[in-house]
Amino acid sequence: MTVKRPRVLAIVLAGGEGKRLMPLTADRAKPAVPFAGIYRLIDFALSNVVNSGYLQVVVLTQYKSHSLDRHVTQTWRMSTLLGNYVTPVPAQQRVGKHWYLGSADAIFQSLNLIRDAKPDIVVVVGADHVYRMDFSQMVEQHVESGAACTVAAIRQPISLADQFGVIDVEPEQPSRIREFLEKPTDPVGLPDNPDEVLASMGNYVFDADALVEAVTRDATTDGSKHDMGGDIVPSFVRRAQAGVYDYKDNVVPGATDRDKGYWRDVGTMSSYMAAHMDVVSPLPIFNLYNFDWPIYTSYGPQPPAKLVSDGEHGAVVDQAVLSPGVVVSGGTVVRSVLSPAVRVQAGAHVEGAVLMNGVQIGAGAVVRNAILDKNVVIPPGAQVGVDPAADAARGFFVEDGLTVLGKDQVFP
Ligand code: ADQ
Repeated sequence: MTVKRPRVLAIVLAGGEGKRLMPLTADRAKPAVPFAGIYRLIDFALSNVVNSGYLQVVVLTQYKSHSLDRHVTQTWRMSTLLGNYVTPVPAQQRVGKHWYLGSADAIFQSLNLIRDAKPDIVVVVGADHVYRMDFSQMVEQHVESGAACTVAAIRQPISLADQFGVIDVEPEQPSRIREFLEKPTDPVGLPDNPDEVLASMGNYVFDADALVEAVTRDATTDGSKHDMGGDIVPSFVRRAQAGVYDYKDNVVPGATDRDKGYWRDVGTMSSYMAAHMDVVSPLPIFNLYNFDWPIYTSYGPQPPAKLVSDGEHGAVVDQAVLSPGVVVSGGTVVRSVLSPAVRVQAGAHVEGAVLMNGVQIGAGAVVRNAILDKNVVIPPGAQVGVDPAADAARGFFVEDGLTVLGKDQVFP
């Protein structure tokens, strides 16, 4: 007997504004925010989709999408010979004269893509998390379970419940969702651990027909926010058609004991920094060096990274990620991520920092607990992140003990 593999279309939701990551999202969509030197956040979702074997992928964009479109187009060109594609699709006002009202409206306004691809299954994923996941294992469970909608889930501390869709399962049938509350302010903990909730990861598998029907109905539902988590998933739960896929069951080739089950929502400045520290730690909590499940990207032509002495002192670098094009001349770099073409001059000290493309740290400058966006220049001898009150007084963004300078921001 031959078993028919379902035809799968992947939709990557990449139109989010990412307000909580300002000023990093002042000029770019959140999925285009750089991560770990050479990546953009969307590279994780797209690598997971492609490594799962799904090669028909549309990326729905809207908010400040220029750098996102450029990155997807340049990085994710695939052979169209076998009908494979990763295509960024901007909001086009195909249905009425308004932009996407929410993530469900983004899909509703893009139904032509589903009609063209004629999939059996649609995998819908967010674009702003750092993790590895084999979606084919979730699709397999979805098909076997008979649910029309399956939500990927992970345990999270109850203190974060107001950032997530929170899932309550049927006690007799734990793979079925009994209740789904989007970002509840009065969450109830899990029976076996009151300090945790089961959170939606914002990744879904749908029977294609059921998704088309749900977003079409939602488009004319009064009071709907046209949101996947707030409206579409609850509509499947009400009709007892929603299942849950436990992320801890997902096995990705090459995962280590340390990073198996790793998933970070990098929606806030502190979680964005923490995810970087997971990458630089000596035994990485998130392992970028897993070649069995590569994370793909591109960063243009760059020479190799180079560490040199300033004649007096050598470059001291520990627990750091150095991208191509970096030059450290006699400075110290500790627990930090340096993106392509970053320069650190003699006697500078960089610690607990994320430096994006083209950042320059002048001789003798000190940068601690800071995120410096593209092209920021720190003059010789200057200090950033050493005195947060002084940083705030200079007009820098200070949050959770981190000082953040936006793209091209000039040091006064
Ligand atoms: P949030 O991340 O808060 O919660 P949202 O802001 O809608 O939800 O973002 C989800 C994804 O959709 C992101 O990748 C974003 O870029 C994209 N997106 C948002 N608005 C869009 C639009 N108008 N057009 C296209 N794409 C858009 C969601 C779920 C929760 C779940 C968390 C997990 O709603 O239930 O727990 O993700 O982080």
